[in-house]
Amino acid sequence: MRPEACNRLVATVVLLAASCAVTDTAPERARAAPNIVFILADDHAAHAIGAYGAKPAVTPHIDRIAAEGLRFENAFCGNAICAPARATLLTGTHSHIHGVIDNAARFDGSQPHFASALRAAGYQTALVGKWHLKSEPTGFDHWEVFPDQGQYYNPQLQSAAGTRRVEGYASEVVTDLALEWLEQRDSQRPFLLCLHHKAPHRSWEPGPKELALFADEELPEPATLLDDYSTRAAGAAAQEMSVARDLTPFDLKLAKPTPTRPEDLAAWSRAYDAENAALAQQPLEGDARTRWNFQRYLKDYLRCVAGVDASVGRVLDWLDRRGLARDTLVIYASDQGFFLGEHGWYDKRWIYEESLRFPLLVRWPGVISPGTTEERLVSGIDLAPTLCELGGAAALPRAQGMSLAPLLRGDPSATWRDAIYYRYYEYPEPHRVEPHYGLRTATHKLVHFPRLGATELYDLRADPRELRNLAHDPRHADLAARLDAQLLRLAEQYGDRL
Ligand code: SGN
Ligand code: CA
Repeated sequence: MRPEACNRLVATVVLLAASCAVTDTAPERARAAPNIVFILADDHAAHAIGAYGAKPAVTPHIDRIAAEGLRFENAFCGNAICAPARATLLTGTHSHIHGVIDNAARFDGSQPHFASALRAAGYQTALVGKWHLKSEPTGFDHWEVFPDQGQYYNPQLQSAAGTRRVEGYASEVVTDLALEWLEQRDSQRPFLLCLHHKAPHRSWEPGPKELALFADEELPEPATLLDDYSTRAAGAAAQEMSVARDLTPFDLKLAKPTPTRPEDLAAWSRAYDAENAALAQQPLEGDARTRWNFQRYLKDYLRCVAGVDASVGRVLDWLDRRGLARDTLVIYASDQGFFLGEHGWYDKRWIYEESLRFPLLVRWPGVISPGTTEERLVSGIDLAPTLCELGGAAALPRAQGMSLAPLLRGDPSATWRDAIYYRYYEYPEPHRVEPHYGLRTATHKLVHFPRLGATELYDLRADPRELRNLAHDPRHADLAARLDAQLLRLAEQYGDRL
């Protein structure tokens, strides 16, 4: 038997064992199920990961998950900001169902989600790091989270026991806490560990170990850094997320830094002082200043990514050392993507590719063939049904996603979706991004901006950077009408009123 065929057979047996043992008690049933490590970064764009083609790449450990597992090429969020996207990953439902339509809303933790389902199925469950859903976490035996967005240096952490401050850098602190929890767990039962980083979220404050990266390098600029938005609906020019205009002195490390320990402050001085002094002596304007901002922004962003990657390396090492790599499903993802200067932007929110796509890498030795890629259209709503199925937990009654189990097994025949649904609500603060909704198929994207009465249509094959809006081109009128009808069907299928 060829190795992939053999792997698939093993996978089928494992999955059947997980889902068919209906007469077992919950803890016994869970024993047949894998441990799950779910590493979630905050705002980590797929195009900032070596395995997705990033250059320069600072992600050898994240790339290892891809090399030993599966890379989803087309994983898309349904609402590209933090709290809604996280509630979607947790519950398997779109924003209008879980209720967190924007970052101001509070998550109702009594609704069904994968952590509480896995816990009920016998898993021991833990969450450390960013949560950002306002209510206290539910479904976790152990949780310790950053209040709200959290801090990079000496972060506060909140748990059922209260709030404490832990000295150190956030990405290292959450890793320490995660490994501490793993060490003290009951080794007789499977575990779910949600390790959720703050990095590389704004204001992109690198850790002391990564500050020196890229010191004397120029990073490549995206082709659309100086985009003038001439072919788009009016919303694109009205946003406040531009690298040229909207980064603060604090974002740009031109204002007082946040670290407090003398050794950290010294590392910050070494990283920024000389360049800051040169800028003060010879101020830059126009495109030259945009380019300076871009270099400072992207270097800091990637330095934060490198810190997350080091954490991933520590977790993978720990699994190796404990002999648990084979029994553990490792997932690396981000809540949404991010603009790395494309269209002149930082931040996310838009349905455009850079923020819509999120990285999704899954390793499960013996089940997933190493180095696999998957092109089918995956949505954030799919994660929760997947984890419930693989963990032998009861299906979530409200979930709207599809289990990725057949895709992990490499089943080419599984019936799959042909479009993903998207809706963004938060307006006007903090970035004046127009509310919009739309769909993305394998080849096209249709977007409506209801407040503006505007529509955009992109052909992603001919125009992958989404620079030519075809919505008003009569040659594409039939296509636009077909996509519109498909969008309405999707809204209906998901129970959303547009
Ligand atoms: C903060 C950031 C924004 C960011 C939101 C949401 N501003 O408000 O740039 O879009 O969080 O981010 S900051 O000056 O406070 O950094 S999210 O990941 O939580 O959705
Ligand atoms: Ca986020």
